[in-house]
This record gives sequence, structure tokens and C-alpha cells, in this order.
Amino acid sequence: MNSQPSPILLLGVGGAGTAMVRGILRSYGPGIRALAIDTDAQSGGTGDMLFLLLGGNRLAGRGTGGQPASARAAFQDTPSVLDSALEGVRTVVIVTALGGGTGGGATGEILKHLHTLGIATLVFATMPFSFEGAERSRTARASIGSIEQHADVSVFLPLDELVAGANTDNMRDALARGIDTMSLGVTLLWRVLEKPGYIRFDPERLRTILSGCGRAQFATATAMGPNRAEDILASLSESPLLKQDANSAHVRTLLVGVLAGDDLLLSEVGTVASGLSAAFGLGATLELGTVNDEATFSGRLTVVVLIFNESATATKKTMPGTVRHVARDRAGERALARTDRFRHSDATMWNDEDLDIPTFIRRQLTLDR
Ligand SMILES: Nc1nc2c(ncn2[C@@H]2O[C@H](COP(=O)(O)OP(=O)(O)OP(=O)(O)O)[C@@H](O)[C@H]2O)c(=O)[nH]1
Ligand SMILES: [Mg+2]
Repeated sequence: MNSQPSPILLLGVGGAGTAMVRGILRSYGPGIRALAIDTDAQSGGTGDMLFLLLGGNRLAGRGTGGQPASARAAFQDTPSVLDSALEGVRTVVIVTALGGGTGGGATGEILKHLHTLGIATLVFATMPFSFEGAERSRTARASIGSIEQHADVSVFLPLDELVAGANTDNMRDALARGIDTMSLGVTLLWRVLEKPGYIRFDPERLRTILSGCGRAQFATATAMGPNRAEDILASLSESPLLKQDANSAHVRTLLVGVLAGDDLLLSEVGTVASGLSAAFGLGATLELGTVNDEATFSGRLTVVVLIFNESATATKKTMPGTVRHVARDRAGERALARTDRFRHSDATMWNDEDLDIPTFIRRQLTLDR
């Protein structure tokens, strides 16, 4: 472990948000700087994780009973409640579930406070299952505005789509699976940020990307076998999570994490990177990170993708020195030809080099460990 505390903090808000952090800590193992906050003292559990109780005097540790206004007031009572946990923190990733009072009400207030401290924020928030009813759905939708307003980047994940295809009829199972799926996705993102790989992507890079982006979309996919890269492209292209407001004209950056064991092929990285660019990020900047972890990913290829849209308020700027064209290679094209998302575009040729092919492939660079 590093002697320096990480500059990136994972923060769970509310009951389900706390359960998500607990799940992430369990699957990642030691090394995550994490904390949860809730108005319900029971969420703190057995002291197995860092936990802060919100609204002690006002709510006496009993939760808000579905009232976002109570959670907002509780945070406004003591906005400095988090500050002692923020030493050296430059970016906070919040996980929460909308539909109840604490996640829905406190998250926007927390974001506002973090913004005043100059801390960048990325929020993953689930939207209730349709079976939870109209009232929860309405409460959740009402919370979106303040989260979007105060977060640098927010990702809203409908639980119906997060567990699509899981084929469970049992309500408790479905809720648990929603938390698990979300925890798994964020765990993968954490590995890309913190674990070594062939191509490094670090928290500071994430912080830079977050500025000027608005909403984002997030999905993961895993495959095995000789066509695993193509299978992953097909699965992500069909993902319901990446279908909502997909408008590649507004995609600013694609963050692609490739996690694998020692058998990762350079061509697989190229296929995934170029295929995802072609499918989702016409003209977007591609940020790639790899994780090499034989113990966890032996024989498997897992991809985590975050699609960052241009902020509604940001004006579109072309970064100097950035080639803003689709990166693609033949394998990526072939894999995507199966999907309806892929749009062919003319190659960008310069000095007999096809600039649409990532530099490390075009120049046959070796990726050192
Ligand atoms: N209660 C509960 N909610 C879950 C679970 N898994 C996912 N959720 C989702 O989380 C949303 C918010 O519920 P909670 O996290 O319990 O609410 P909270 O933020 O703690 O807010 P209050 O308890 O009302 O103060 C629900 O609408 C569900 O969509 C679960 O296992 N239990
Ligand atoms: Mg609660």
C-alpha cells in the first residue's frame, strides 16, 4: 500500500449507498479510501468500515423515512461533517441510490459543499426499479436536478436496466442484485485507477477529464475465449445502459479500462479501443487504461467504459494537439459491423498513415510492463 493517502475518495450516501461501498470494499480488498454517510445509524453496521452519522440531533439515527428535505436540512446543519475525512482528497466518487430520502436529499448538498472546497466529483446514482412504484420514482427524479447542478459528472443508472436479463422475480433478490451490479462496476473502475497495468490511467487524469463534462454513461462487460474482444464489443453495443441519450455528437471523452490476465493481446486492446470509439465516440478523445492482474482475471477479458458527454453549458472546443477523429482498426470494424451502432467514416490519412488507427498500433509500439 502507498504511504500517501489516496487523492480519490469513495463516498456512499444513504442506506443503499452504504451497502454499495461495503460491497466494493469486499470485492476490491484493502486499499480503497472509502467512507459512508447515512441518517440511519443501523447502516454503520459493526464498525467494519468508516461511517458517519448525518443529522444526529435532528433525526436521532432513525433515517428520514423517505424525506429528501430532512436529509438536506440535516447536512445544512453541519456541512463540515465530512471535512476531517477529506485531507488530501482531490476527487470524490459518490455512489448512491435515489428513491429514498437520504441519498436523494443529502447528495446534492454534499456535492455543493465539495465544490466549494475545489474537489472534483463523479456521482453514480441508481434510479428505482419500476416495481417500487410511482412515488419512489417521482422522488428520485426530483433529486436529479440538484445532483446534476453540483456534480462535475453524474451517471444515472436505472436499476431495471442495470439488472436487465438477470431473470429474477423475487423483490429482495432484485434489490440485492442491483447493489451488487453497481458495486462490481465501480470496483472495476477503481482497479483501473489504482492497479498497475501496461497503460496507466490514474486519479489525476480522471480529475482532468471530469472538468467540463456533464452526464456520463457507464457499463461493463466480460468475456472469455478466442473472440472475447469482439464479444465484449457486441455486448456493450447492445447494453441498455449505453443506449439512453446516446448521441455521439455530444460525446467528449471515452474512458476505456481493459482488465485482463497475462494473456492480454495487443490486438485485443486495439479491437476494443477502436471498436468503442467507432460505436460511441465519433470525434471524442479516447482515454485508455489497462490492468494486468493474472490472479483476478486469468483467461478473462473485462472492459469498463465511461462515456462522458459534453456539459450542457460547455462550449465545444477542439483541444490543440488532439486528433479528433474515430480511432478504429479492421478487427474493430468487423466486430461492430454486427451492430447497428457502427457508422463507417472516411479514413483520416496523413503522410500515408491512417490517423484513425491508435498511434501505439500504427507505430507498432510495444507496451512495457
Ligand atoms: N431499501 C433498499 N433499497 C435498495 C436496496 N437495493 C437498492 N435499493 C434502492 O435504493 C433506493 C433508496 O433506498 P435507501 O437507500 O434505502 O434510501 P435512503 O437513501 O437510505 O433514504 P431514507 O432511508 O429514506 O432516509 C430504493 O428506492 C431502491 O431503489 C435494498 O437492498 N434495500
Ligand atoms: Mg435509509
